[in-house]
Amino acid sequence: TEEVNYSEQMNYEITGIEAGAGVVASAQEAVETYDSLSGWEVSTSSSGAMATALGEAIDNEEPIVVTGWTPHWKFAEYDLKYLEDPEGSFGDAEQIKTMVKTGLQDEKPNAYTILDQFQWESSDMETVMLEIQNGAEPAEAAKNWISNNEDTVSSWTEGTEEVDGTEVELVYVNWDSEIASTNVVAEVMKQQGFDVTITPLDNGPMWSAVANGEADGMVAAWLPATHGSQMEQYGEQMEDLGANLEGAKIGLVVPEYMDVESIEDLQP
Ligand code: PBE
Repeated sequence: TEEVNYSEQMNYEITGIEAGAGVVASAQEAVETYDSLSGWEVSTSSSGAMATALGEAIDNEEPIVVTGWTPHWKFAEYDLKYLEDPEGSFGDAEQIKTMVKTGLQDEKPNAYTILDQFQWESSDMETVMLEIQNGAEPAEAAKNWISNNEDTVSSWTEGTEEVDGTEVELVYVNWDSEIASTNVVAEVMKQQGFDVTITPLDNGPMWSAVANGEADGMVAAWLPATHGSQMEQYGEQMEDLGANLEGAKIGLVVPEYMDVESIEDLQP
């Protein structure tokens, strides 16, 4: 039988996302670790460019390897699979955690409590992401999810009082998952009377903004592996409010039609 050399067709390139993303760092580590990836490179651009490249490859039934993560709308849109990672370059199950600046509890107790109580499921986040992917404005998709999930939302605001225009700044990165979560939390806080600003940054600056108190918090800390190095650098200068979502995952993702199951099946 004739073996397809996918690697050549893909130019020995893993299609990455933003240079500061944890999944890109893990992919670079995989390139160092796996013999099968010797001579490969991880290209960096943006999450949007990665999604476009993935869609185009699938339209043409061409091979592609992307840095992927769950929750993400791409799994609802396309037939995809994670490549097995026997060396563990991409870690295991991840949590998404909420981090706030030191002192927020005293300064803005109602904001602190909402951020502390914010917690949802992958399927919730996917609902919001998919609506945005299908053309809704992020704030619109967030409002729709909120009005369909009043019980969940009231468990986040339980024990808090409405405020009159208290300013809150949340930071995030323009990853589809974080656009969804940050907009939902922001809308919930707005409905409680907060004056909320959400500011997209790169990954490192997002962490440092919370560490130095320029921002009140973020709901976008992927741990323990994805943002392990940021946690090590900044974790002690902020307060960890625990997981807002369980069962997240990162890895190398390919279309189902590709005849590879493991990173080890790629070719140097
Ligand atoms: N992600 C989405 C991020 C965390 C959230 C997997 C693209 C990252 O790799 O840093």
